[in-house]
Amino acid sequence: MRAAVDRHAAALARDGWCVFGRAVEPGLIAEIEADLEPRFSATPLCQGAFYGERTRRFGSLLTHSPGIERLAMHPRVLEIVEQMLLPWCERIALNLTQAIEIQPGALPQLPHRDQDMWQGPKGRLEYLVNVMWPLTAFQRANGGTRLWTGSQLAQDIPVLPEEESVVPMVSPGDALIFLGSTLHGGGGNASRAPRRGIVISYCLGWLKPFELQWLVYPPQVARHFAPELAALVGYAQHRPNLGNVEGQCPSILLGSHVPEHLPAIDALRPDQAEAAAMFVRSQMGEFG
Ligand SMILES: O=C(O)CCC(=O)C(=O)O
Ligand SMILES: [Fe+2]
Repeated sequence: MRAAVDRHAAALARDGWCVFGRAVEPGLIAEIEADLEPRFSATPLCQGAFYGERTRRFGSLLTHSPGIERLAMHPRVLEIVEQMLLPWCERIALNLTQAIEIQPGALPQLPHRDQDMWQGPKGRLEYLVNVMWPLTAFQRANGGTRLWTGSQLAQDIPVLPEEESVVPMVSPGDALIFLGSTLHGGGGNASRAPRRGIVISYCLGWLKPFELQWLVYPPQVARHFAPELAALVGYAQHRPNLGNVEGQCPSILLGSHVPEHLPAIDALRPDQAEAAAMFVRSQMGEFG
């Protein structure tokens, strides 16, 4: 298992994408699709040139199918994602969960890098890892995700020729993993059936997520999540002290009773706690 995780992480770093075949049983994906079916039919078409006029999208998937937690918290997938992101943060966070349907007749989506929604420097750090869980078998003809291999290493090249794109053949149960720095886009659908997939993406724990996780999973929803899932959606501080409520871990909101008055409590990394304690000791010498 360790070796497989390392192999996938190495391919992801080298190519900008990799396929984790049979990461879950296809039956789980079929159950999820059945749970999501009513939302697919009720969701209006997207508007705008980026999302694409013949596509449908909806988010907050953790509240629409119990199986989504199994995808979001897939232990091997999380290990691969953490290998990419933990060099740049203390903990990773859920960036979005989104179901995407590309209907027959849809045009190819603008090639883009998802990390461009954040305005920091590019090329030195990785901001995001996407995991696409196909609900339909992906092919070029039906709108499978197009990717440009190695484009994560060329941030100064905004767009690459269409003929150089690849469309990994993934089926329900597989996970297509790609970096926020990798040029990609949904495909055009020249087939007669919709192409459906679920994107679960993870970002550095100190970034503003694409989908506002605290709003789509407010405390009355998140209190029913496993503690690790609640932490992933943002009910955890990012040391030092980022993302708190009254100076405490936001998970205090998940308890049955939240005291009116709370002391702010430092949440520091061990090195920061040590440096702060040393400083306090030196001051006590001066003032004592
Ligand atoms: O649907 C797809 O294959 C990819 C969609 C995408 O990249 C996006 O909407 O950012
Ligand atoms: Fe994208």
